[in-house]
Amino acid sequence: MRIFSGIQPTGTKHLGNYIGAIRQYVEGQERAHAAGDDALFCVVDLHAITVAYDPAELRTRLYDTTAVLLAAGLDPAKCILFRQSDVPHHAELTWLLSSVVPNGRLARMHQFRDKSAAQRELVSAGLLFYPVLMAADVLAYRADEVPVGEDQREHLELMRDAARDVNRRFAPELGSGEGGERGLLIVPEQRTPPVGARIMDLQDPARKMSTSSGSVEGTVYVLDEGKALEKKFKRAVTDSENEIRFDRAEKPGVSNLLEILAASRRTTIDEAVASMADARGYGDLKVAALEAVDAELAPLRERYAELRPDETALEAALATGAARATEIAGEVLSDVREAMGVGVPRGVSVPGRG
Ligand code: AQP
Repeated sequence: MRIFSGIQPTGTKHLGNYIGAIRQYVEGQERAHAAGDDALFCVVDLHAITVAYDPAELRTRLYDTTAVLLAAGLDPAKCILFRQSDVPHHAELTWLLSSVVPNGRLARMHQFRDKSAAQRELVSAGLLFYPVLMAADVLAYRADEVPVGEDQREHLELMRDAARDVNRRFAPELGSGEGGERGLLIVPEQRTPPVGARIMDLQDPARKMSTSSGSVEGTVYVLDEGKALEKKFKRAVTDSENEIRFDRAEKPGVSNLLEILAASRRTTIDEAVASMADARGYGDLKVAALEAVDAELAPLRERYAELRPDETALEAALATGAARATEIAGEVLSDVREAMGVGVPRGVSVPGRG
């Protein structure tokens, strides 16, 4: 079982990223390591350039995100942690996959429609191609499992279809790539956490907590602490009743706080609800969620403060990962090129080429 996931070096990572993705990475790293398998985690800088961005800030954010991942528990001795642009095979496979991905489907993707509407000057071709690059990220490693939040479902479906289409069209004799069958590419499974797969904005619990479209007051950043953190929870939007129960449709704000409480304490939602049986009101729920989040994130904050200043060490960690990732992706790309009839055929020696 090989695990792959990517995360953008955009903004400051928030509680949704942490619970939906980063914490699953650490769990996946441990599981893969124990089984002698690979877990790959990639800081996807090429994805971040699909919307307006500042080059100098991108570099800073890349180190911020790398330090957050290490502070959360990723260990380069147990996993392969690298920067996407250090492995050129992602971009090459994107182009190869573009031959099977329908343009109309890309234009209908929710993220493309939402993000293109938010662009002031340019809707880049890269934004349209974002899901193909994401498919290439995962398929280049023949990963079986992709730990992500619930919001990535549509991207996962496109990726799975791309793998199926490549297998069917270019290498049917190698197998389907799913249901335990090998194939030229593997059709990967999405893995979302049982609790916290979609953390909502504290100010607008109908919308997911988000880097680009959320409210600052409703977005809990992993490095928030003290009064700033407290204020966000105390001002969280609830409802006009006084009953603490889990009901996403009728009580989105309270349900989101319960989900955050359960995820942070690593319990079930039922246990979180039961723990609030003696609460005097929503104030107690907010304090409980705040304390649970603070306790969960405190070690990460401390470790981040130690790791972030040493950019040379962060580069060294990424370089180790990139070397190993390049080996794996290089083998897969060589198979894909061969199956697709691109490049020098296998077994043909060309004078002057290694
Ligand atoms: N609200 C969320 N709840 C649970 N999981 C979430 N993820 C994102 N939001 C939530 C998961 O975080 C991972 C990283 O996502 P990304 O690389 O897209 O990083 P980002 O740009 O910082 O994340 P956002 O907030 O999702 O950006 P927007 O909304 O601006 O596009 C993914 O696994 C994602 O599922």
